[in-house]
Amino acid sequence: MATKTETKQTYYESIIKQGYSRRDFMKFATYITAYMGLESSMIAQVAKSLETSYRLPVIWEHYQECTCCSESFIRSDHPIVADIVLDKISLDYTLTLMAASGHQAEAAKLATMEKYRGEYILCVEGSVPMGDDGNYCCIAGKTAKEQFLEAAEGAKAIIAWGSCACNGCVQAAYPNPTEATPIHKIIKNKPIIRVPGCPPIGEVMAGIIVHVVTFGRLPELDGLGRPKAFYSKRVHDSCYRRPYYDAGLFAETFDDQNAKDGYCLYKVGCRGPMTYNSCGTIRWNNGVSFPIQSGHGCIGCSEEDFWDNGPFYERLTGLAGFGIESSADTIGKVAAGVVAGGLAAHAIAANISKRKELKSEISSGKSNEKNLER
Ligand code: SF4
Ligand code: SF3
Ligand code: F3S
Repeated sequence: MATKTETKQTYYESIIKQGYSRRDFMKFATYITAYMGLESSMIAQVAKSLETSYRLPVIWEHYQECTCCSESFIRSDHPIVADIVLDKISLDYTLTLMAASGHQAEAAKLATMEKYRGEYILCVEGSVPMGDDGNYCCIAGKTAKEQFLEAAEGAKAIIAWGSCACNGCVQAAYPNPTEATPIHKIIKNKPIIRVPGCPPIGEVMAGIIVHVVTFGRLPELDGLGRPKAFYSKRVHDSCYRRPYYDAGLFAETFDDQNAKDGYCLYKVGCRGPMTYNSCGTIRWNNGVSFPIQSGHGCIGCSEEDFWDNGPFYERLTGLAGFGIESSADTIGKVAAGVVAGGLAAHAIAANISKRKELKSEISSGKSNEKNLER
């Protein structure tokens, strides 16, 4: 946890100074606790910690990327989230959002690295191009690789924001001309939290930072370095279209009547069954919607190599049929040994037979409500 200096305010002091009430603050502490996957009994501890903790220095680097993660972050659904992260955790260096530019910006970064050596959190958005001596991405006269190694050295921990930093994302898609490399393949001696998604959900990003602030340690991670609170379930497990999947009722095309009726998008290419993310529960834009709710299948944007795992608009092969409680670690091990197609064929056959059963029940006058609950 950050230590007090003469110029610092606690998070709570800063929130109140910005015009929020104690009630706003407690509401924030309540929902961020829920986002972090903690028991409601932890709300008091989270609130107390925010009341007594001081500014956590953050350096936010941008390498090969499109800035979608920053965009997602600053649009997380509660203003206190943005205020805490942007003003209170105070980004000491971020090319996109800081007022300073050029030499002043670089000087601010160096000053933070020196003053808070061993204390600051390094957030990385983007992959690092390792080809051609790193010349594909240069910032302030240095390659991204040089910038990254320099900033990582004094960091307490590193957060890899988004699929670019976690997996390479679109820049690493075949043939990966710049040799775009995710950061965990470059740095091995620092704690790294991987927060994949193109982009990740803003509230997930805020929840992770608040966890580090509150407990002074990283959240619990899975075998791939992702916070379990947000990445332990598949999109499929919390998808509101899941009853249709279980009943064998699918959209056959994006504009057929089944699609209009909200049936499952599995057959038009949904990758929800193999994608670990919180989209079905937290959703996007203040919980308004997520891709599947907008009528588009999940393209697996939080999974490794999702650009190369296409095509996007064809039924998945190989991964359907896993139990609802499969963890990311289990599915990784099992997937390595699965012959593509076998399980999918089984799942589809089972669902087709369920659908026939359902249709005959409907035509014989029985209600289908019960079947949809299965
Ligand atoms: Fe939802 Fe996709 Fe699973 Fe269908 S396949 S239930 S649309 S996540
Ligand atoms: Fe990257 Fe896929 Fe957007 Fe966050 S994650 S910058 S492209
Ligand atoms: Fe990405 Fe799939 Fe969510 S495409 S945003 S993980 S629904």
